[in-house]
Amino acid sequence: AEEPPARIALIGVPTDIGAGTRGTGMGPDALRVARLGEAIAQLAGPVLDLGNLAGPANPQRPRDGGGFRHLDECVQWNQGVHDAVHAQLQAGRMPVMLGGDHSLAIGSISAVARHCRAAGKQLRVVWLDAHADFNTASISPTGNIHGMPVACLCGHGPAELTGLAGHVPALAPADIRQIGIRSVDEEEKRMVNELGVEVFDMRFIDETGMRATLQQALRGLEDPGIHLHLSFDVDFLDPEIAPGTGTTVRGGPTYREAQLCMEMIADTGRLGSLDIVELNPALDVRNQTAGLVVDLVESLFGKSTLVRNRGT
Ligand code: 4U7
Ligand code: MN
Ligand code: MN
Ligand code: MN
Repeated sequence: AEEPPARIALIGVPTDIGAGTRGTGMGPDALRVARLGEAIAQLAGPVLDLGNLAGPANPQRPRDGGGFRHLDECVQWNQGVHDAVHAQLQAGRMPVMLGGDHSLAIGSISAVARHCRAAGKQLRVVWLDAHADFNTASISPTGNIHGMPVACLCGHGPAELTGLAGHVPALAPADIRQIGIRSVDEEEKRMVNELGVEVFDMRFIDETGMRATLQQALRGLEDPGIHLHLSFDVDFLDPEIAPGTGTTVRGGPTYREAQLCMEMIADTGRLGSLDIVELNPALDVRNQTAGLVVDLVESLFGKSTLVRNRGT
């Protein structure tokens, strides 16, 4: 029998220009070595691996006068990401970004937003991260653009990044749910609160439990007209289980909490696109963080720990 056409596309984005620590450029291959594509294919059918996008090398420059590190390079990478993601969505495939630092979410999510607008779908973004990634150049302590993607998507940033897909802002704060947050800079907190982003921080998760947190965060996704984009920063996970990332923060979700989170997202049936970002093989131990990510992505694509199906 003939293979059905692939409905999922892997897009490698080997960049670390947005991060403070080098090494995330090796993330896409570490995920392939951990057999990410094969794992998804087992659960969801044929996967097309498009290989890696190309972009400028890391010039390792300090902050510029505008407060950014590597803005021009970041714009170039994100134009490539935007175009690749948009093309895959147009072709009817679910794009899965293998990062790469988190600045790539500017390109991926603005492309998803553009696609949704044209297709009459409503976009919902779930952002799993230790950080809010809501800095602007003027308030960022570092100038690293991986700490700015959410602000850029909400229209706060340089026009080259906020306007990648033509429509500014690409994303309304009301369409974002952030989960696992536990490290936000002082000025950044003001941004998050002023814009009213729904943040399920670790304190909330501790007090409420992961199940009730996810029930709240995923509310409304019963509607089949919704496209869910998941932006999964590996530093969401507790560093005891996920050492392979550059900006670890203690006190993150356990293996089982993270797995429940992925299972509940899978249960919505709305996943339409995915970023896997901030994996840094240079900091990993025998590729264990990549292996962990593959486990979690299996849950996200429907691998279940239930003994008996509950029906729906
Ligand atoms: B990541 C930081 F100052 N807030 O802006 C910054 F603490 O994509 C860290 O979530 C950002 O990993 C982390 O540089 C960005 C810093
Ligand atoms: Mn982070
Ligand atoms: Mn992040
Ligand atoms: Mn990071």
